[in-house]
Order: sequence, then C-alpha cells, then structure tokens
Amino acid sequence: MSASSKDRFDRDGYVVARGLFGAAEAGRLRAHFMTLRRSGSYPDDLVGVQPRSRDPLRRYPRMAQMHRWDAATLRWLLDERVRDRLTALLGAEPYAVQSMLYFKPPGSRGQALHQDNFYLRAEPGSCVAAWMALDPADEANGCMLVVPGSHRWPILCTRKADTRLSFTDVTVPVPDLHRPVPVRMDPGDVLFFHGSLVHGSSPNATADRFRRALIGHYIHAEARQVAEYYHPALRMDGTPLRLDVSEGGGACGEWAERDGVPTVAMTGRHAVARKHE
Ligand SMILES: O=C(O)CCC(=O)C(=O)O
Repeated sequence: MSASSKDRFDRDGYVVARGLFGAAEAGRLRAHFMTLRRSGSYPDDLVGVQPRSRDPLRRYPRMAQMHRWDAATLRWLLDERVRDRLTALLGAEPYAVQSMLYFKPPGSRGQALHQDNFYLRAEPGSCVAAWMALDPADEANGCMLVVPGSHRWPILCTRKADTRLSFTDVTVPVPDLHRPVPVRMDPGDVLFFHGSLVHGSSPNATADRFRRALIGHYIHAEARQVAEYYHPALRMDGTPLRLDVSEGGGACGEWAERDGVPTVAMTGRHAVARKHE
C-alpha cells in the first residue's frame, strides 16, 4: 500500500482501495448473496424477509454475522488483501467482529449519518470498516457519504433521524462547515474507514439499480473490550479471542460555538447504546 493511502486515511479518516477485488469476484459474491437472501432467513438477520412488502428493505433486509455460518463470507472477512490493507493503515493486525450485507434495492431508504464506534464500543482505540461495493455505487443509488476529518471528533450525542429517508432512527448533527461528500465506487473497490468517521447514505432513488455492499467491521489490536453483540472477535487467522464486554451509555460530544467556530464539548451523556447499528 502506498504511503499516500495511509496519509489520506490519517488525514481524512477514510481511503478507497480501487480494484482491491476483481469485478468477477464481486460478481460472484453478488450472485451468492442474492441466492442466499432469496432462499431463506438466517440466524443474525436483523428483520425478517417479507417477500410481498411494499418496503424494499423488507423484501431484501440486510444480513449480519454471515461469517458465522457462511464460508464465503468468512473467507472474505479474513482475506489477506483486506488484512494487509488494514494492518498497513492501523499499524497492527486488527480483529474481525462483524460481517454485513446491504442489498439496498431500488427505492429503498438509506442510513442516517452515524459513527460506528457508538455501537461497537471498542476500547481502547476504535473500530474500522472495510466496505466493498458489489454494484456501481453513485449518488443516484445511494453511495456512501462521509464527512472528511470527522474521525477526529469524539462520539457525538445522537438525535432522532428522519425515518422517511433512513431505516435507522438516530443520527448525529453535523455543522454546515463539514458537509458529507459522496464516495463513488465500482464493484471490487473497498472503502476503509475509521470507527469515529461520520458516514451514512441517502436513499436509492433509482428505479432499477441495486446498491449491494459487503461490509466487514474490525477492532484495533489494542482494544480490550467491545459491545456484547460483536463477540466472539476473531484474529485474522480465524481463531477466536476473548475480550471483555463494553457496557452501553457514557459521555458524548455536543456541538458548541467557540469564537464563531463549531467545536465539540463533552457535555452530553448517552443513556444506553443501541445493540448494533
Ligand atoms: O451501506 C450503507 O448505506 C451504510 C453502511 C454503514 O453505515 C456501515 O457499514 O457502517
């Protein structure tokens, strides 16, 4: 990995590895998950499949923790290309804690802006994600949106999200000065982003294009605890690792103005963190 990728990750909180996986590999994974989704329900599905629902996200709900029962997901989660990039970005090999598949069919809602470590509670350090596009992703079908540099902010206090646009119901406020930017990607490109980076996505406004993504969540090597849902953590050779359980709640940052500049003050408290994102 080039020095400039690490510099960009340190500066912006994210970097895209273009073509890290081949288009054909991405195509095979796309077909694999469509077959799985159409043929049933699985242990960690977050909501059930309702084939006749008007809500596209009920017809194609996202899958989670597939690596616990699907060999193809486990192989991808621990793939040496992902491992090597993460190790170069973080300076040490991380631990894998979650896999997810977002189908995001035409007409479906996006996910409001959030920070992953609000959910994972990896401490000390944070978490990091590898988000691989399985379809071309752009503004029309709801590509990822990221707020460059927001990985340096603490975990912010959440507020209610607009659930007409987002399938999750909480979000974080972002001052006008820090607008989210779209990350356009092709199948096989992987977006790596820090656990405090504010990110999300808009609805898929197309009539006929899915925006599927395969996602791995990892925690930094120095982490000694993570929220219960993410246990067991795996070393990148696949062996499980014992960590402590992080509790919900805790301090959170609120925006305040200092000399006319938005600044985060740790004046808030989260009652309880949600189980998972
Ligand atoms: O794919 C999306 O729309 C959002 C994904 C996300 O927020 C995540 O992977 O943490």
